Amino acid sequence: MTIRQLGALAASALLAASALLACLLQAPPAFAGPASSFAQAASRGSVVASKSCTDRLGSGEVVLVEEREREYACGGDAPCRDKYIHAYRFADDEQIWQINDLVEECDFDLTLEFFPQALRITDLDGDGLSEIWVVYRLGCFNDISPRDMKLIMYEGRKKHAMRGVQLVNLGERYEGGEYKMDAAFREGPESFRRYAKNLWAEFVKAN
Ligand SMILES: [Ca+2]
Repeated sequence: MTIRQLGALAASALLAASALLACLLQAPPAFAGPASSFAQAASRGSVVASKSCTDRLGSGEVVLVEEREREYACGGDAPCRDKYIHAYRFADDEQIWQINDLVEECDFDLTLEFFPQALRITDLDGDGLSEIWVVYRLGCFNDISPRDMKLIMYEGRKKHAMRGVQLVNLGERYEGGEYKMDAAFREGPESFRRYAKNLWAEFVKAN
């Protein structure tokens, strides 16, 4: 399934959820509210981390969800595996943003996992819009090659991304650790870049 298909799936799920919510709003209000959004997100897999967030967009949950790996025969000696992960922010019943990533058709060691401890919520520039930080790693290798690592931060609806690779200790030398910040980070406040570099450093070591 491509990201576009995933997006379409998520959109149709949201439409269904909106319709359900519309029905629920005509019913006693006890069944409406943020929990329905959270439950919908959580039902896609395992919730590996969640936090409450309140800012000028509203109140709700940030939730990180990992789907179960899917294994299937794909013609070679080893089976292939797919995995998908998602992160969501809800505020006052609205989904503010969504992060999707995937590793597909992997017939080596599949890595795709959030760092639950890296889920942070800040307001470094004090503008009443939270910055929400998410870090995860991914790859499909049969050796200890550095896995890709991504740090995504949303302030309000604006995405900031830092992409690179983990740092691997090979004994006599290190491999990896490089990263690149996107334009949103480069053009944003220095306090965002500083926080991003510190958070990156906390999780970059693979071993
Ligand atoms: Ca802010």
